[in-house]
Amino acid sequence: MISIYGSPQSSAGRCFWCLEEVGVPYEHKSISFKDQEHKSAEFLAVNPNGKVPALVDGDFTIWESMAINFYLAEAYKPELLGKNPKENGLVHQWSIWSIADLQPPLIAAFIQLIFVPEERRDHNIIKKSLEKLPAMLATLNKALESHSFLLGDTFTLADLNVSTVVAICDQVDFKLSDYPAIMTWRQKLAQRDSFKRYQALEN
Ligand SMILES: N[C@@H](CCC(=O)N[C@@H](CS)C(=O)NCC(=O)O)C(=O)O
Repeated sequence: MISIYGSPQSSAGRCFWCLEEVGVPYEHKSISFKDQEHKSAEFLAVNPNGKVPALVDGDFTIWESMAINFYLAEAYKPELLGKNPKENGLVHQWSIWSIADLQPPLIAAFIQLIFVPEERRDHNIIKKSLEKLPAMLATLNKALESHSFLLGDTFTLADLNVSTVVAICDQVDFKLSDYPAIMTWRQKLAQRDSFKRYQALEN
């Protein structure tokens, strides 16, 4: 049985969606930040970084959300990784781009808006972070203008991974109305049964 540590409302969310997408049974292990469970010896044995998500599949342990998703796809639904080495390269390209380039400014703004109390909030960080988004979102929008999914007509792990990063725009109230192809793509993704099951998960 697979165990996933973390909450669907955290960085672990994309792994819950992936678990629903690949369709394997799993158990959810909640980790209470309030009780510092992520820094407990028991959890540090699973992820020495003291962060969620982490996943245990039998005698195999893996952490880092997108690495977990690549493992799940390879092990349980390899077609999510593309039909050939070129498609596989593009699944990696979009996933790595989203976590390395698109996510950092979104998280910087998210931390200020959600975790920093208003009196200590640094509006300059928020402004500078959000200013980085339009060029990257324009790149993504252009890629989605000519076909339904990032690699063409077929849903892949690239769509799942990248869209979970784009979803942080909602949390920092960055409107996507200037990017109609992204909005259409997100609506299509939201119709997937796996996405609906993931959205319905309890915290
Ligand atoms: N790059 C990591 C980020 C993991 C991460 O930062 N998780 C947060 C929750 S969203 C966490 O566990 N924070 C606890 C801490 O940093 O002490 C991933 O995508 O898996």
